[in-house]
Amino acid sequence: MSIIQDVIASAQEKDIGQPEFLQAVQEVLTSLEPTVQKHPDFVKAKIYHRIIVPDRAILFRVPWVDDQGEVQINRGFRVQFNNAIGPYKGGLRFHPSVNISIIKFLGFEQIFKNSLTTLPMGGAKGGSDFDPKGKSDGEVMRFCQAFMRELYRHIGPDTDVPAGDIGVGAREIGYLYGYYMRIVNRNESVLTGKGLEYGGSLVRPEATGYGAVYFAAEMLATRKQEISGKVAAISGSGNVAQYTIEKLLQMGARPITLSDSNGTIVDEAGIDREKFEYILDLKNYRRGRMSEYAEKYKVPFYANQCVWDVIREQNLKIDLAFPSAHENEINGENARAMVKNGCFCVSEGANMPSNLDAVHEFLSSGVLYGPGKAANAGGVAVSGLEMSQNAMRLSWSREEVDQRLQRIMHNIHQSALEASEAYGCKGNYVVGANIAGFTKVAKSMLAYGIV
Ligand code: NDP
Ligand code: 2IT
Repeated sequence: MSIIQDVIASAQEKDIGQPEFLQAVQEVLTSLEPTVQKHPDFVKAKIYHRIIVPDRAILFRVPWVDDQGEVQINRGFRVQFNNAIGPYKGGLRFHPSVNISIIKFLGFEQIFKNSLTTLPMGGAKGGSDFDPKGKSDGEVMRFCQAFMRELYRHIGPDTDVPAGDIGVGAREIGYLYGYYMRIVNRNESVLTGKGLEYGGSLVRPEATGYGAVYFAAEMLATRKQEISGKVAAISGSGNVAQYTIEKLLQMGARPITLSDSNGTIVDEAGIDREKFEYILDLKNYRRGRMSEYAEKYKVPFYANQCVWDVIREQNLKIDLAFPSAHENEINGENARAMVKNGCFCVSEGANMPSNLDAVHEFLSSGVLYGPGKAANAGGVAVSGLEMSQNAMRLSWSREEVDQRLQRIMHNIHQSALEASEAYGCKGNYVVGANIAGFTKVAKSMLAYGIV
């Protein structure tokens, strides 16, 4: 048995009941196979075995009181996976589906993503099975305070710096940060995604979506193509999807789909600037549903169907895909239909939105396929820039941050492409991103000895 197969088998034996985590381990480790020959020192120090076990995983009780005066209990998580190259860094997700498998897969992916950004950040993820949907502001605030009542003792500006993810946006970060400050009596850079008035960075809200489009543009340029004039499918309608749409519009593409957990809208005329402004208001302030968009603009709404099912069933022609909702939203069948309908470039705004079958389909069909850890790294990269600005006690202009973001996305693309070439599979960004992200972390772990 190869060492890689041995590591995957050990995870399958020990991490039973964690399908998303095992999927991520399989994807990453399989693509690291070519590094084994080149690095007998990694093998000897058991780096491959060590990297799949988190430094620590914290599970805690979050009790809070709802508007009816009833006590509610949620589970809270923070998995601090690896801090070899910098303080733990990664988002918090509030969604009913959150469990240890989801948080471990996200924390594991974050190690390699953060390494690719070239900024000094380790990998972590956290969250809760709390569902912010349908809760009052007061309930969300009380939940965030209860969550921070435990989390605060595990984080710090040089220890672990959380941020947002699904269900955690500007409102939640404000409540979490306010309560942290109250407890520790220090105003310090312990969270990113903060409001501009209290230490946030310009372009952080836009960064993940913009970055996914910059990454797609880099991939297209390798085939002398550009974003302008292309038809794009986007899933989700949250933070990442919204700013993917905005950047696509700025670059002259025609975005035609969006979704939420209730269904998908298809707007063949294109989601234009005015409709984009409507979506921002609908989702971020009124916390409404995409079905309202369908009613307002008289376009089809496919209830309880995801974007990729709709593309398959309606034979929708698309050039570009930006899955920006959640893990495993694209299966093999959908991937085949996307390719058949003309899709030749996939840039993942979400984390692990394509299952292993879909990834195989994209790679074997010659699709330009940018895996999440490379394509959506713009969000955490600008989080890193927020930490730098906080440390220097200054704020950069919008142009300055956006230029740095573009440079980082360009460099991530380059290093993934170069690693794929060096290991004999040029243009395979899965192998390239995993190897480029892993090597830096592995070398650091090696330098530290057995710790
Ligand atoms: P938001 O909470 O802002 O939006 C999430 C969107 O996805 C919503 O439209 C939501 O619909 C939909 N969605 C979430 N879960 C499900 C589900 N189980 N079934 C159907 N629809 C679902 O989150 P973000 O936009 O921040 O995150 C989207 C993805 O991007 C995630 O995979 C996240 O990990 C990833 N990501 C986010 C980054 C960031 O900076 N925010 C950075 C890098 C990656 P509904 O409102 O109905 O729940
Ligand atoms: O998945 C991700 O990279 C994020 N949710 C952003 C993490 C961060 O620390 O900004």
